[in-house]
Amino acid sequence: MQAVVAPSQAAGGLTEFDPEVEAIIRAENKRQHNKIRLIPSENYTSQAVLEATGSILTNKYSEGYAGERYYEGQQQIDKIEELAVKRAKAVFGAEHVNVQPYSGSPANQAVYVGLCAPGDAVMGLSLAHGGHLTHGDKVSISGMHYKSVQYGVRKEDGLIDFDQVEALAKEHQPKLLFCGGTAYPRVVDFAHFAEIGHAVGAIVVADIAHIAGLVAAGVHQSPVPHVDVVTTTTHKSLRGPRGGMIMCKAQYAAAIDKAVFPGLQGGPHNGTTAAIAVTLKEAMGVEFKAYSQQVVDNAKVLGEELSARGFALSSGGTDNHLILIDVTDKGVTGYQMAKALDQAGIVCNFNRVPFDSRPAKRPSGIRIGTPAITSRGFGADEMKHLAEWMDRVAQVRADEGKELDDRKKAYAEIRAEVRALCDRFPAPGLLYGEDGQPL
Ligand code: DSN
Repeated sequence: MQAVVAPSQAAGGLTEFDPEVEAIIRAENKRQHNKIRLIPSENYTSQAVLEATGSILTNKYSEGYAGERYYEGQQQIDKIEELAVKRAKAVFGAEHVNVQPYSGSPANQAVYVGLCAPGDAVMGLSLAHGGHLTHGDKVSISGMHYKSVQYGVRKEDGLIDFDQVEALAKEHQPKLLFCGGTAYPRVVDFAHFAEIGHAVGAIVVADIAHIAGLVAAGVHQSPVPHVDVVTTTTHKSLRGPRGGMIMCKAQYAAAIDKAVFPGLQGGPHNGTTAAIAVTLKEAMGVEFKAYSQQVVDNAKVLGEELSARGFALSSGGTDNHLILIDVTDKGVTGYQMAKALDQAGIVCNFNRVPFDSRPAKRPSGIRIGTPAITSRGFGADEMKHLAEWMDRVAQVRADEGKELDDRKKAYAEIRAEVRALCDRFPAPGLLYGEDGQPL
């Protein structure tokens, strides 16, 4: 039998053909190992998911749906898409599933295209209060082509203002009512949204991109029994490939499918579809449930540790995987804090907080989350170290009397401590040498 060689070393593989690209991927492999990754929408996918994503399924075109394609040769592609759909139905209990959206924004766009007409009123949580661009923000097509009505959170406690949601819904009679978001640290009460939306005849849409893994594992309530349509990405807490899904009641199935293809997209990315199927198999396991519970537990401990060190948490804490922090009281802006943390080996994103007086590119807050660090095995002890390092970084950055070189030295000291911790926690899917170091 012929010897098997790693594809990257095979004739014409990446190592041989394009060392420049390979070197960049290797450097990213090291970065993902060496740093503590706190961006709440990121994760480490498994080796199995990576293999399916990078498989030869990418070679096939398959516009249409299983059994009704516009190209021949779909014997295997139909099977893979049907498997992904079957598993998604089992995991989420959905009546109908479309696994073809390229990601979360195209999934949401398909909902608009399929279920309402340009000019219709649509409602969503404003981006500035934790929503998403595609929930009606004015710079997105969802805010340009539709009459967008935005609701927010209450100033006093940072929770969704359901009185405002109800008043706006009665006033504007939206065709679509979106709930869910990207920077909302609390439980989303899907039943309450459904009650308000259905009372005014709206189609209620839950975007669970951030919390899909928690929903799959049953550690966050599911929107499926309450709302009409559920959209999600597959790569955040769900820990799959970069992709999207739409789940809906049977009555909306035809309109949603037509909006995805041929309305918005051409051929589905079949490697991604296969990887979604693998992800959903993983999500059915006991390990995934334990991971999801740990994601929430870690966020809670981290939030408490940060609060104890004087960090101001939006809504006072977290129920899910993410924490939104106004760092103004620590004497820094969110932008300064995010840049300083990165130098110390801790990666997050700067973010507006509700009622922020600062602009989006230089906001008051940072957003952090626990899916990626939980996937590599961090627990409560590591959350305590993390909070301490974040506090030290804030103090260094806020000390205006400190010379730049002294700051850099202080960040480098923390970065070395971070690195030592990371070395104890190899991450799924990354490449390691025999010495245990990232390649
Ligand atoms: N970019 C995603 C996030 O970071 O939350 C939302 O699309």
